[in-house]
Amino acid sequence: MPNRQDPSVSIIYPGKSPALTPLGEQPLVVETPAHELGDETTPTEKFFIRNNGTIPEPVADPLAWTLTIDGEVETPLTLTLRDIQSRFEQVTRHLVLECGGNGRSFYDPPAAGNAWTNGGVGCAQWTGVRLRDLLLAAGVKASAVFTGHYSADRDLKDPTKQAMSRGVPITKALDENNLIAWAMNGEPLPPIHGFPLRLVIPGWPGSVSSKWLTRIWVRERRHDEKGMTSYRVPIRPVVPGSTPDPDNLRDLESMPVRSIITAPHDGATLAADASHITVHGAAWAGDIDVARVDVSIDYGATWQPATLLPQRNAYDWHRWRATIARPAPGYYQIWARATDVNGVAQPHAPANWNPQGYGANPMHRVAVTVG
Ligand SMILES: Nc1nc2c(c(=O)[nH]1)N[C@H]1C(S)=C(S)[C@@H](COP(=O)(O)O)O[C@H]1N2
Ligand SMILES: [Mo]
Repeated sequence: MPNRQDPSVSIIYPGKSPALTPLGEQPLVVETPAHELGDETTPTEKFFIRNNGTIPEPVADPLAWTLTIDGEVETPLTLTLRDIQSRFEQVTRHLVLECGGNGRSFYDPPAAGNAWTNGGVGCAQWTGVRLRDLLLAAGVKASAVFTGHYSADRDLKDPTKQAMSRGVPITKALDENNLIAWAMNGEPLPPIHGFPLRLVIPGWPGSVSSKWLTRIWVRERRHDEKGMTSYRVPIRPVVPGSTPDPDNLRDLESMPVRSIITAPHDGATLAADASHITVHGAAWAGDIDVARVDVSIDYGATWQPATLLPQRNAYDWHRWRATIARPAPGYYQIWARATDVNGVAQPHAPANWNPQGYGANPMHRVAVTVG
């Protein structure tokens, strides 16, 4: 598949919008252009795709799918999806899912991996049960330190191997906002998004939200399967292009603050007779909340605050809008900068370069012509 710089290439995949941008074919990786993320809830047809291996064949009887929870628990459990749906409280939440590599293409020198711009993210409505409730039902032992997630997809080259296997510290696993989900936007999970059962662990790199989930191994130490050597970022910043000392890397955990401009779209021509430009967007900040979003049309020389709309629940994104008096005809760039509740804003340039390109959150910019 030609790369994303080729505008003639569109995604042809069942149930997916041709407006999405393919980044890779084997495995299938697809991002959503920022101007296609204008919905409060991302429709499934526009939701990004990140696979690392095969796409499992949909099972005929999803309610018979089993999930095992074992390891450092009092009572190992193997539950069918039917058991899970009947024994635990069902919850529906709007949760942001974002790939740890979102923004990677902005790094210079280029980092290895899929060249995400700002569209390795979406906010769908997920329905499932709390991961916490299942872990408590199994009885987490005091010795529990980490989870290890296992899935039905396979390595592309070696079908005896997992495509990937990730985990989180037990403290994050026990957060009440994590779901074991079977529905996305009110429908059974599509095959590509993990049918029939997946994790949604919001705020952290999407890779911990394992699709086609079969087992959660509660471990007495950090998980060490394939997938745990990636998603690491420098503790002390390194020279761009260099190879960091392994001791100077830590797991990327909470995702950094980010905003996207969803309208106008990059390259738009705006009517000269309108009195205002209305800018729309979304913002989120990993495990914490967004405090504010500001926009600029003069390369950051001056800023105006955007109106931040409330979240529908924790780990939802905020929609925002800003009204800017229409400037004189000409070429402008609209910049958006979100700031989290700790006062940390998006940087002008992608910070903390790392070879695999995780955590780049520079301000989003769109170019527009007025008149
Ligand atoms: N089993 C399995 N789960 C997985 C993956 C995978 O390749 N296999 N990819 C992960 C990554 S890297 C991301 S960003 C999200 C993407 O979820 P989506 O494809 O539903 O958008 O799924 C995660 N869960
Ligand atoms: Mo990812």
